Amino acid sequence: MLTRRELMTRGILATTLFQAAVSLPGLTAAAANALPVRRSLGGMDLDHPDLEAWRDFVGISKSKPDSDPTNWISLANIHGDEVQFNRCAHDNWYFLPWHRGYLEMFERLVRAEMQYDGFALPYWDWTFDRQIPRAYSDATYNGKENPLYDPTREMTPTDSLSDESVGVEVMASIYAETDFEAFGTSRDPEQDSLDESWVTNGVGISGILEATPHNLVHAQVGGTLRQPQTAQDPLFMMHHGNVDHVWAVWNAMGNANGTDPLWLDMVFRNNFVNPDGTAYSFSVRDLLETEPLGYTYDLPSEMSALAFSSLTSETRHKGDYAALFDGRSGDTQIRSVRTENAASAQVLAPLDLPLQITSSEIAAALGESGATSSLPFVVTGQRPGAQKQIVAILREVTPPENTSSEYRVFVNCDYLSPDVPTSDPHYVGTLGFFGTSTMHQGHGGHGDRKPPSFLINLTGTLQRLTRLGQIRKDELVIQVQPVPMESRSDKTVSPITPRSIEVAII
Ligand SMILES: [Cu+2]
Repeated sequence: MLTRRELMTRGILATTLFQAAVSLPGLTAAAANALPVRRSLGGMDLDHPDLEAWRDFVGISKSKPDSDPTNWISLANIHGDEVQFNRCAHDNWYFLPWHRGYLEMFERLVRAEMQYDGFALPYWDWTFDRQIPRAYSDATYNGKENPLYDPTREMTPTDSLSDESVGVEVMASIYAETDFEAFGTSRDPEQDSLDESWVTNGVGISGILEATPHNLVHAQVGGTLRQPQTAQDPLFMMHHGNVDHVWAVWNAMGNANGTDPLWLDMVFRNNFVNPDGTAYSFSVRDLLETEPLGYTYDLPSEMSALAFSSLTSETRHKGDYAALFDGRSGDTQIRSVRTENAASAQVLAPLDLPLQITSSEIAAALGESGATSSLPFVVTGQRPGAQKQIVAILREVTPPENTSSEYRVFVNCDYLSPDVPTSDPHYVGTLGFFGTSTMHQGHGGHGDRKPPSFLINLTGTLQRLTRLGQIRKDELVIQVQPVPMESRSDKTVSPITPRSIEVAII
C-alpha cells in the first residue's frame, strides 16, 4: 500500500512534471525504438507474457539436472553460493555494470529457452510498490507451485519496505548526484591494474544507491535474498532490475558514466553462460547503455524517476569527489578532517564522534543560507543555494555479525537514542549491509578483503540545522545509531565499527 504522502508525491510527479519529464532526451529515444521493454511489476497482470515467460523459465531452470550450466542453482552460484560470494561485484565501481551483465544473461536465457525474442525482464520499483510483488508472494499460481515463491523470505506479504530505505527522499538524493562514482560506488584507491580480482576484492566507497536501497532491500526481504546465494530467490532479478533501472534513468537525465580506463576496460571474463552452456565475457564498455544489450525501460515508471530529476536539477550535487575517491584528500586543497576510531556504534551507546569543523567553515561552505527547495519533500544531502558539498565518509566499517540491523546517521543530536525518528532535523540517512564479513572472505581467493566504506552527504541536514541554530561553534559531531530492522523477528542489534570518519568540504 502506498501512504497518502506517496500518493500525493506520485500525483505531483505524474501531473505537474509530466511535461518536463517527457522532454528529456533519454526518454524520447526509449519511446521511439522497438526494443523489448522492461516493465515495472506494479500493476502488471499476473498473466502478462513477460511474467508468464519468466515464471515458466525459472520453473524449467530449477528442474534441470545439476550438471547443466543453465540449471537454476548453477546460475545463482555465479553470483554466490551457500558459503560465499563468487563473481559478483559489491562495494566498488563494478557494482552496477557487473549486475547489468548478470541480468542480461537471464534475459538472453529466457528468450532462447521460451523462444520469445520480445522478452524483457520485469523489475520491482520498490519506491512505489513497497510490498513483495503479488507474482512473488503467492505460494501457488493457477493451482500449481509458483516457481517465483521463496518460503525463506522474512518480510511477510503484508510488510512494507521503509521510507528510510526506498522512499522518495532517498531516491531524490540519489538522482541529485552527478558524479558517477558518488552515485554508483567508487574505485578502490589502491587499484592499479585490470586484474579481475579487483572486481570481487576491490573496496571503494559505497554511494547511497548501493548502501541504502540496494543493501536494505536485500536485508529487509531477508531469507535467501540476504545470503551469498541471494540469486536463488528469483526476486533478486526484480530487485537488481530496479537498481539497473535507476542507473538507466540517471543516464537519461544527462549524467555521464565514468571514463577511467581501469573501469571501462575491465573484462568480466567468462563470467556468464550462453543458452548452449558455453561461457561468455563482457567488458564494462559493453555495459554502459541498455539499447545495445537489447532492452529499454517503460515510460510511466521512468517518468516518475525522471520527474525527480527535473525537480532537483536546480540543486544537483556538483562536488569534485576525485581526491576523496583516490584517497588523496590529505594532500589537496580540499578541506578535510579525519579521525581514527576504535569505538563501536551500539544500540544503547551510539557512536558519537566530534570533528574539528567550525561553524564559520560550515557557513562558508553553505553560502547563501535560507534558500528553500521547490521539492514537495526534504532531500537528504540536498543543498539549495549551497556553494559546496559537506560530506562524511565512514571508512572500513567492520560489518555486523548479522544483517538484521540498520544504521542511522545523525549530526549534532544531543538526545540520540533508537527512538529518535528519521523526521528529526538532525537525521542524515540510513545505511545497511549486504552480507557479513565472512561471506566476502572467499571472494576471488586473494585473502583478506577490506570492510566497506560509505559516502554520506551532510549538506541538506546542515542547512536545516543552520536555520534552526543547531550548528556548534568548534565541532561537528557525526553519530551512528543502530536500530533493529522492522521486518525481522530477531531484534538483536549488531554493532559496527568504522575505522575512521572523515568530513570533507568539496
Ligand atoms: Cu544485490
